[in-house]
Amino acid sequence: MTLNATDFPEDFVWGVATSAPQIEGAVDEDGRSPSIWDTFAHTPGKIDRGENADTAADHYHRFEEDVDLMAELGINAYRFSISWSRLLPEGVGEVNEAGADFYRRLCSALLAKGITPVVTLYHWDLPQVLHDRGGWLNRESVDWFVEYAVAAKEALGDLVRVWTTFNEPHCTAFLGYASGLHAPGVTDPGSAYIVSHHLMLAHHKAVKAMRTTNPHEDDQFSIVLNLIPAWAAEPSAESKEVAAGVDAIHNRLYASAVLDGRYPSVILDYMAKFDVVDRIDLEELEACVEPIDFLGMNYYNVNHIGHAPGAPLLPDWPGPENAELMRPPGHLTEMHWGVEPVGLTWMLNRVSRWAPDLPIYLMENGAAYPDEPDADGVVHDALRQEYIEAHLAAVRQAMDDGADVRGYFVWSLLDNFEWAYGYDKRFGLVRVDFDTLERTMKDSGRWYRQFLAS
Ligand code: IFM
Repeated sequence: MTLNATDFPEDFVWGVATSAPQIEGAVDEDGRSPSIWDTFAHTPGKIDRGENADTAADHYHRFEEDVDLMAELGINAYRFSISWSRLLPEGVGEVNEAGADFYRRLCSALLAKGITPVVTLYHWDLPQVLHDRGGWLNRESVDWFVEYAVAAKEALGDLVRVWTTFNEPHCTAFLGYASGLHAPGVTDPGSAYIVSHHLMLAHHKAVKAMRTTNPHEDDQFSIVLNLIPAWAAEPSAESKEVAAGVDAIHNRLYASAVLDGRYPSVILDYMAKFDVVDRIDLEELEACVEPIDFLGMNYYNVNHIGHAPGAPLLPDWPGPENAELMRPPGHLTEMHWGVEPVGLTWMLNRVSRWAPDLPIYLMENGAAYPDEPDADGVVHDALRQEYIEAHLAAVRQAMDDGADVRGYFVWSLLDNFEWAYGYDKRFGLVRVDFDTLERTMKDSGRWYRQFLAS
């Protein structure tokens, strides 16, 4: 059965998502200071082909054209992130008016087209100056983040109603500090647990502080978690146990800290295993819990976890012993991820069991495929369209099961800088030619427009 936008509630939010470090470029313009991703990308060997995000999709200079593309798609919301080091080049202290002005112009352009701005405060780009002071491992990072959140609310509070603190804290903590695949490239599992804890404290305290800054009765606050099922690759007890360990690190750690201010007991075991318990103040977390207005969730795939005696610790999920990440069934996207929409229905239903009264917004969903333009410059990306359609059907299924899903955002509007993979993993509904920076709507973008117009 073909799905239409009319199969969803009339007030359903339809959007696309991006992030500052992946599209803005202009890394040293108008007072912006370097972020940890600028440093990381310029460190030899960290990014495929030695690429960097200095120009990215040049959105900083082309945002008006990009807002026009959004209007052409017919979306009613746009999720983007603020570059902390553009707003506060020293990390704390004085606001860079040119930086604030950029985001004010962006929000005004969106509102003029009837598109609601949805802000992410932190999409992995800590100002380098703060990293030099210890970064997320320093307990003061919690206070730095609160100061930044308040500055953002003061600068944009009249234009923005929907605020999220962190995008995918698991990536900041575990890809940044355990596997080291992401900036700042640290490889110490214990540090990843400490960073997670500081992110969770910073989330709660920032929401509390923003609620009373420039307050508006329609303000909504949340966080965006990448909730990726970790399923046992075999039905054995051993496989189930290691999969539960990965699930605890990837999903339950953050969901439980956000919703209840507590960590699952297996996470406390892992903290003890890496000898960081004395750096984690559990009571402080429990005492500072601030309720959220909805839960933001990203979904791409399922992780299949097998039991493999003697396997080294999984770099992104250091905790369970003898665990192995298995190949998913079926075809893989360019990220080597499987395509399993059933996992999305499963996770949405699980989240609504965890927090029955909390609306859910799917803040990212999409796929990288090796798009090539034909002789006329047209990209026929049928696989991306199929991926999105299948996942929309999975959302619809979860809603039929009772999940309170209120919105869906495609990742991504534009092809962009896909972190350590550089530019060859393309997620956009719109193709970006990274030589000319020209934008071209792909078939999937045209399909999304038609779907929304239906
Ligand atoms: O590009 C990323 C994004 O920054 C965070 N979520 C996953 C996307 C695809 O890998």
